[in-house]
Amino acid sequence: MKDIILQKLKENISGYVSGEALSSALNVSRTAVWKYIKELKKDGYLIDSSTRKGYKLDFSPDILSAGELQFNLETSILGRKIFCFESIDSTNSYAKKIAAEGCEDGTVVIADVQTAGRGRLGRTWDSTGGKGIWMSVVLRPSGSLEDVQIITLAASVAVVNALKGAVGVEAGIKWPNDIILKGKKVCGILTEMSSEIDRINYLVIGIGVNVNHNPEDFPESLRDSATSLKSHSADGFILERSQIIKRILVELEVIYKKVLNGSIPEIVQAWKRYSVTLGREVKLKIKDCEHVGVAKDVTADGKLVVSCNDGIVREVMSGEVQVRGLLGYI
Ligand code: BT5
Repeated sequence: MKDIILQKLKENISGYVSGEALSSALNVSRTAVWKYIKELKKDGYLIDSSTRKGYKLDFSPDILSAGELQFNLETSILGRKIFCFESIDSTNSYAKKIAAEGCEDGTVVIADVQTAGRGRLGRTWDSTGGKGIWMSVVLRPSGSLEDVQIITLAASVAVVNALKGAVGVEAGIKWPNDIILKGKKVCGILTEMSSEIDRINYLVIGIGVNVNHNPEDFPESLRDSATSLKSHSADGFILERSQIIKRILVELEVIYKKVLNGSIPEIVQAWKRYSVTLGREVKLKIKDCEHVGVAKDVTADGKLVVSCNDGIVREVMSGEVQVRGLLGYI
């Protein structure tokens, strides 16, 4: 109910909405409307109340709520259902749970804090409270298992596009889908899935973006390798996370539809354009073996092609290897 009142206030951002209009639209008493307005004020919204004119929204804080995120959200699949938590262990774990229970395609899970944020291959993801975007999207693509690798690359392309659109930063992609700004990691993506032999049950795309962090907000071990959007924004002001999330959902949906339509070459081309890995020397770790070589290309089905120093050209998938640039972090 609070979310609907917020939406109504936002729809009339330049004027007042009368208590009567709200109570009849929502079919609750005016006292109930007043109670929800008080709750919104407690959340940090500045709402002017006038006995004659009603309510007017003057300021929205950087709060992540379904009402905030669904307002003017220009998607048709992603974000029809959004779960927001103040704190959760991992949005990916929760998304997997509700996906297994049958939640709809495009369901989104977002948390202000993750107490056990996860990276790939058992690594951890630092999820400082209130500063970042920690979100997961459940997808149910109808295609084959081969699409998974492309969707993983596609997700990083979508995030780069979204960061450009929302904040104006030009980020790069380190194989397979770390988003890099000036040589430091600003976003990581964790794709998890459940499948049958030839069919995807669901995919969960977990996206972690460092948004309003100052360098000291990162643990010491990450200060040389991690960065935030705020550190690269022109004026250094706090960025509104909900606007960035909406943009990520829009861009992710655009690219998800491309995968569903089979426009794969376009996605691979975009990935290559943003890549900071291609043309660089990389180290592959395949099980216990290490191979050094140069990243040359990405195949049509999304594998990285590495020309190794032992003369063998290897094609690798994101889940099979770790790629570390030999010159610095990327
Ligand atoms: C990733 O793994 O980069 C995937 C991270 C995905 C996080 C999202 S948040 C929402 C969703 N819910 C989850 O539980 N996870 C997803 P990987 O490539 O394995 O990188 C992990 C490594 O990045 C760590 O070992 C650290 O070195 C580094 N790292 C950890 N936290 C970081 C941060 N906040 N910013 C930059 N680097 C970080």
